[in-house]
Amino acid sequence: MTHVDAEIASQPDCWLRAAELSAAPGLPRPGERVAIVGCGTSWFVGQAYASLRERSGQGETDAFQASEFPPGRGYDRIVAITRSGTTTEVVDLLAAASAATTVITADAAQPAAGLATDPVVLDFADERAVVQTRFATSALALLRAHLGADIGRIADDAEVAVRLPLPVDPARCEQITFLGRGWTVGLAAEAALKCREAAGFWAEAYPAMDYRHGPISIAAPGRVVWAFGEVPAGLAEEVEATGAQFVHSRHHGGYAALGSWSGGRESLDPMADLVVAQRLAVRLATDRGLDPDFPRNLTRSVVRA
Ligand code: F1P
Repeated sequence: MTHVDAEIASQPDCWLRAAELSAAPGLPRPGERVAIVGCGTSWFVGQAYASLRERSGQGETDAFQASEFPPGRGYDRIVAITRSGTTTEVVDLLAAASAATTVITADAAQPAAGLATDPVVLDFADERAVVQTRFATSALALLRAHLGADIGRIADDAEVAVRLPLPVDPARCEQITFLGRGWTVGLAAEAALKCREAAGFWAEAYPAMDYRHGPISIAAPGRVVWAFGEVPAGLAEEVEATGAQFVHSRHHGGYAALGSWSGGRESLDPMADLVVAQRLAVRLATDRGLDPDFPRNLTRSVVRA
C-alpha cells in the first residue's frame, strides 16, 4: 500500500477532526471581505471555499493563485492554504500583506505559520506522499464546517467513497475531463490535477457550462467526462452521443449504486466524489508502473532559492 492510499482512506476521520477546529480564531467572520490564496491543490480548494462562502451570504470572497494576487485590493483578511508552509509565492505574499492573515497549514514550524496573524494547524492531516489528498480536503472540511456544514454527514459519504468500486475502468480510459458548477469547479480542477500529478495522465477541467464552448470536441469513445455536483440539463446525453462515458454519482441510478451505498441520499457529497477521483488517479499511476507517492518532477512544495 502506498502512503497516498492510506492518506486517502483516512479522510473521513481527518474531516471530523478538522471540523472540531471550526471555531478557531482567524476564520473569516460574516461580512469580512476575504481573499483566499494558495498554489496547486491548495488554490483549488480555496476556489471551492470562495464560491461556497460568497453564495452562503457571508461576504465577498475571491480566490487567487498566490503569485496572481492583485496588489492594492482592499481585503479585510487574506486566508492562505499551504500544507508545507514553505511555498515561496505564499510566504512572499504573507510577508507583504497589510490585511490580517490566516494560514491553514500542516506544519506550524514553517515560515507561513510564523507570518500569520492567525495560524490554524492541521498537523494530523499532514502527508508523506508528495501529492496532496487529505490535507487539502481537511482544510476544505474545516472551512465548510465554519460555514455551518454538517461534516459528520459528509464524512459518512466519504466512508462510502473510499470503498466504492471505481466508476471508470483505468485500463480502458485514455483521457478524463472533470466538470463542476459553483464550488465544484474547484473540485473538478483538483481532480484533474491529481490525475496529472500522480499519473502523468491527460486530464482537464472546466466549469460545466463552459464545456460545450469548445472542450466537448475532445470527447470520444475511450474518454470520460466526470461531473461533480449539479449537471446542466442535457449535458449527459450530449456527452454520451460522442461515445464518451459520462460519470456522475447520480447518473443512471448513480455510480454509488455500484457499491453498497445506503446513505438514503440521491448522490454523494461532491467532496466525497473527489475521494473517488483521487483513488482513480492513484490506480492510473500504479497501473502504469508509476509511484504515486513520488511523482516525477514534483517535490513536496515549490521553494524558490
Ligand atoms: C502546494 C503545491 C501542491 C502540489 C505540489 C507542489 O503546496 O503546489 O499543491 O501538489 O506538491 O506544492 P503547499 O503550499 O500547499 O505546501
